[in-house]
Amino acid sequence: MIARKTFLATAALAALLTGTVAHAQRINAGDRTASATLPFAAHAVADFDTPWAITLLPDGRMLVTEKPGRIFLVTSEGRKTELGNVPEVAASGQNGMLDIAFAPDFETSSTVYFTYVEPDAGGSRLALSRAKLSLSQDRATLDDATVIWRQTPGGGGGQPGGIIAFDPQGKHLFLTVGDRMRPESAQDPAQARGKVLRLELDGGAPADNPFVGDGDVQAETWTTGHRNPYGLAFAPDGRLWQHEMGPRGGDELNLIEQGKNYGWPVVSNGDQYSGAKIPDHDTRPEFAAPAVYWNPVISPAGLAFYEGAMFPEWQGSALVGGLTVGSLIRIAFDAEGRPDEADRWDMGARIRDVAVAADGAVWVIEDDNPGRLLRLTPEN
Ligand SMILES: [Ca+2]
Repeated sequence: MIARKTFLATAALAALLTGTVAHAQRINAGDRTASATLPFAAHAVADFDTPWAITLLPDGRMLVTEKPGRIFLVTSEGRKTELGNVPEVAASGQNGMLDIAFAPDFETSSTVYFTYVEPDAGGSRLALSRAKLSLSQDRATLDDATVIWRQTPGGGGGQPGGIIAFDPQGKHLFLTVGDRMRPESAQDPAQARGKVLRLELDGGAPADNPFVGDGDVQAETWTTGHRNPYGLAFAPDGRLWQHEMGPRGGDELNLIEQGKNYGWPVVSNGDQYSGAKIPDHDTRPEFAAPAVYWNPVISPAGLAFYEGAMFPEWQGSALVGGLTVGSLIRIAFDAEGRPDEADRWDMGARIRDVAVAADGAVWVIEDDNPGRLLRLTPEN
């Protein structure tokens, strides 16, 4: 009996230590270089005006958003149908039409969720909308679109965030909200800026969120202290990963855990664009440190976990687009679940988003006008 207790205590201690190691890990992957030798062939199937997000339908078709405000239904051969009933967006700089995702029950409900920056008297605000996707042979519309969440307070510049992810149970929607270029707002619990939110599928605040009872914004908040998050996805093991653009030299890959504060703008492994120093993460252990950071930066955009048959060696890896480095990046996880950049492939273009199809092909879009939609498959 005592031996068994000792064993359990040892196992618990080992798990704790493993967890501690995982949290303490701060790999700088910023000095990695891109390989011009690609382990895939890239086939361009369509062009878009500044495409921002791709999401795949169960039947292999896709929805592709364009930042200036359009959304297209696209076949795997590249045939495009523009969606009707798309709301007006405030398109400027980083703002405009952003992410789109299918509801967990899409096959029976036809429900989609999408984010955009909407015009507002106070400037603009990030909005999350829910609609029915109505598809016929040559027509596609967003019906009954309803905004179910709005950034409060409104206003701010670029850096909207806007990435949608559903938990593996399909019960909750997670949403990244950028700091809208108001850094101090990321630490203000009363402002829905610089946060990752956890919402009910109707936009309400779940009763078991960490800051329920502290006010409307707080009730929706899952984590705090983010800057410009353009990547959020659940790994096959159920953990939630996020990446965000830091200031000069401070891009981050973070393991997102309930109630934690990720430090922006108090700490960062980068510096201000002015050159002013920001204390590093290791000076303030009360803030969750990134598992991987990039100094110099990659400008991460889009995050998808690979599960599929075409690239068996990528199983469980995270794929990330790189804007400033013009690359597709693969992040691999070791036996303890610790991530590191494993591959960086030179795509010759700013990569804005990445998605994995049911057949194992990888789809990426280029941040440009025209920006291409590319299908990546193994050579031969
Ligand atoms: Ca941070």
